Amino acid sequence: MDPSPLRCLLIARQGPGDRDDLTQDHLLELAELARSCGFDVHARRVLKRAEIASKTFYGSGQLQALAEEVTRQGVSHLICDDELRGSQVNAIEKLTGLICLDRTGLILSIFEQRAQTREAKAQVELARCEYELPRLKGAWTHLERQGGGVGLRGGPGETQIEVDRRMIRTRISQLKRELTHLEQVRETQRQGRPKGLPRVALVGYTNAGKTSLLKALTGEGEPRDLLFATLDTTTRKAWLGQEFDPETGETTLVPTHCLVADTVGFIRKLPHQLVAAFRSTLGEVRTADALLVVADAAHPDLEDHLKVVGATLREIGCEPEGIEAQPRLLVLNQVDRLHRPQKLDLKKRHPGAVQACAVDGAGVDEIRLWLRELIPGPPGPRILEDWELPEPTAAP
Ligand SMILES: Nc1nc2c(ncn2[C@@H]2O[C@H](COP(=O)(O)OP(=O)(O)OP(=O)(O)O)[C@@H](O)[C@H]2O)c(=O)[nH]1
Ligand SMILES: [Mg+2]
Repeated sequence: MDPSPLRCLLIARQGPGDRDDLTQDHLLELAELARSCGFDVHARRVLKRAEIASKTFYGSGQLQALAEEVTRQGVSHLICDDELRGSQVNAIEKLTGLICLDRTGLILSIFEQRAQTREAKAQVELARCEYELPRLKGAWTHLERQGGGVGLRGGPGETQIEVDRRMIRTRISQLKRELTHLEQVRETQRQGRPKGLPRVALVGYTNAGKTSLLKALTGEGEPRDLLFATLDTTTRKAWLGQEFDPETGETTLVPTHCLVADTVGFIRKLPHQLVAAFRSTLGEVRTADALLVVADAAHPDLEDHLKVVGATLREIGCEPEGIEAQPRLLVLNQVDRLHRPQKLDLKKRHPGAVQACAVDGAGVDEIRLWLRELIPGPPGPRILEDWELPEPTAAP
C-alpha cells in the first residue's frame, strides 16, 4: 500500500503593489505543482506584508501563528511561492518545526521524480547542484558559530562547507562533461535523421496539451493530466495529409511527412538552473525548422501563459523576428472546453492562431496544412503578437 501523502500548507507573500487575483492564481498553480509532486494540499494562505523580513521572509509572528494552527492538523511541509535564500529556509524551519520548500525546490523535486533517461537525470541533478551550492552556507551556520564566532575562519563548520562545496563543484564538472557528451550523441542522431523532412517542435506551457497534439499528429505519445509529465524530447514522424479531389470526390493520401518533437513544458518562474541544465534538450526547439506553440485556450491565465512562453523562448535563443526566426503557429488547444462567444473573442485576439482540440482532432487538419506548406520552404513574414515580444521597459 502507498504511504499516505505528505500534507502541506501553501503560502505566498502579497506586497502592496501585487494584485489579489494574480496572487490567488499563483497559489492555485503552486497547488497544482504540489499535487504533481505527490503532496496533499491542506490549505493556501496569502500573507500580506509591505516589507520582506530579511531573516524569515514572511515575518516570524505570522509564521508562528500559522504553524501552531496547521501542525495540529497533521501538516508537515510548508511550501512557499516565493524564492527564498537558504538561510531563510533554515530560519523558517527552525521557527515553525515544518519542512520548508520554495517554488524552485518544489519544481526541482518534480523534475527529479519524473526524470527517466540518463540525460534527463543528469540535467536535473546538475540543476539541483547549482541550486544547492549557494545554499550550503545557510545549512552550516550553526557549526560556523560553534567554530569561534563572527570573523573567525577555519572552524569546523567553515571546513565542512568548503568540503561540501568542493564535492558539489566536482560533481557539477562531471555532470557538465557527461551532458556535453550526450549532446554530441544527440547531434549525431539529429544528423542521421532523414534529410529533407521539416523538423517541428511542440512548445508551450506545461499541461497545455503538447503530448496530446503529438498523439493527434503522429499516433504516439502518452498525455497525462500532470504538470511536467514530459521531460524528455520524443521525436516522431507525422503523416501530413490527405488530399480531397472535388472533381472525383476521392481522398488520396499525400506522401509527405515531417518530424514532430515533443518537449518539456514551460512555467512561470521556471528555475533558471533548469533552463540552463536543459540546454541540450531545448536545443531541439532552437534548431527546429518551425514551432507549434501550444496553449490551453480554456485556462483563465491564457494570456499570461503566452507571455511566459514568449519570454522563455527568447531566453533559450529563439527570437520571433530576424533572419534566424523560425515560423511559428499558435495552436489554441482545448477549445472544446469553451463556448462559442469565447471562441469568437479568441479569434479576435489571436486571428492567426488555429483553434484546436487535440482530443477529438478538431483543427488538426488545419495544423497539417500549415506544416505541409513548410515543405517547399519557410512561409513569408507574419505579424507578431504582443506575447512574443519583450515587455516595453517603463520610462524612468
Ligand atoms: N478537454 C481537453 N483536454 C485536453 C486537450 N488536450 C489535452 N487535454 C488534456 O490535458 C492534459 C494534459 O495533456 P498533455 O498532452 O499531457 O499536456 P502537455 O502539454 O504535454 O503537458 P506536460 O508534458 O506535463 O508539460 C491531459 O489530461 C489531456 O487529456 C483538449 O484539446 N481538450
Ligand atoms: Mg507532455
